[in-house]
Amino acid sequence: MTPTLLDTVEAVDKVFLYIFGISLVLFLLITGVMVAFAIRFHHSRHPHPKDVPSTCLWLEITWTLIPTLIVMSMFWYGWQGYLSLVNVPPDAFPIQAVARQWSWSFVYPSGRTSPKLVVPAEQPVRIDIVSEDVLHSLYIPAFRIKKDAVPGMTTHVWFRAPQTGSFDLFCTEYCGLAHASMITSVEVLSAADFKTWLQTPQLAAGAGKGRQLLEQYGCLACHSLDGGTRIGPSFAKLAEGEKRPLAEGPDKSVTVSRDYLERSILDPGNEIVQGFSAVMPSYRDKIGEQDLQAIIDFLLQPDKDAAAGEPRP
Ligand SMILES: [Cu+2]
Repeated sequence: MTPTLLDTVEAVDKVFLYIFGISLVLFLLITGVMVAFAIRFHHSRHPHPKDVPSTCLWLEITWTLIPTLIVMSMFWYGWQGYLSLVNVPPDAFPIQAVARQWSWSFVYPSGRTSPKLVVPAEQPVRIDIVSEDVLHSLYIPAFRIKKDAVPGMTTHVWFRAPQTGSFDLFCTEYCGLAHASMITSVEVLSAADFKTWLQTPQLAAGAGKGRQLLEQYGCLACHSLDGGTRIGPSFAKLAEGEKRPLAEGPDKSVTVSRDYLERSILDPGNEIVQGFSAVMPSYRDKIGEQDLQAIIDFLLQPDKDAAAGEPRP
């Protein structure tokens, strides 16, 4: 049977309102009858229980049949909604979502990557979700979609944004240190703006490979380039020879050097900068020597703030 595809919002809201409506009616009915019976059969009115028939066939059939029909109708609505969520419209625009400790990257068919999920309005988009390390969960409340990112497999969701705007995107796998910080947004652009965005070069000319790698490895979700505070210390004004105070104590500090930056990427659990916690995972098995050196080159570049710019849009 070919399901009638509803938009995800419509599919989920219909089921929610149906089940909520039935629950509300049952709650009022059961509470009402309970209160009425408590008054009607209060022991002051009926001090001695009377004999009642032990079975009543029509009553038993009624209270079995009606709840069965209600539950089956909930299942039917739920199943219809589920089909709408899992069957992706054939014209959906494909985007890959990559989850890692502790950021999201979105990869477009052209190769362009973005820390925000940029989508066109009115067109269905299909998000194929993968994880580079542990379980994560992609959640976009505005479009009623939520799906786990499972290491070793690809899961998917789809949605259609009816109009332009900005909406929250969360990770809802709350069993680790910083899943709750994996917050970014869905930026819905008009079809024309989206086309332009896809074709715009990702980075300012001259920003270089290191800058691109920071985005690719998701570093910028936790470390800003403009001096702003995120989960980790900012990369702004990071220069060789600069002293950084450590969390161990007021008199402890470390001198910024290539070696220090390498240690901080490969063994981030040590030498924690004052004011921050040891939540960064090690990149020892995730990053190659060339990429590591290119990132360090960029981080120690004196004019990186001007060359870099924050991720667009
Ligand atoms: Cu997560």
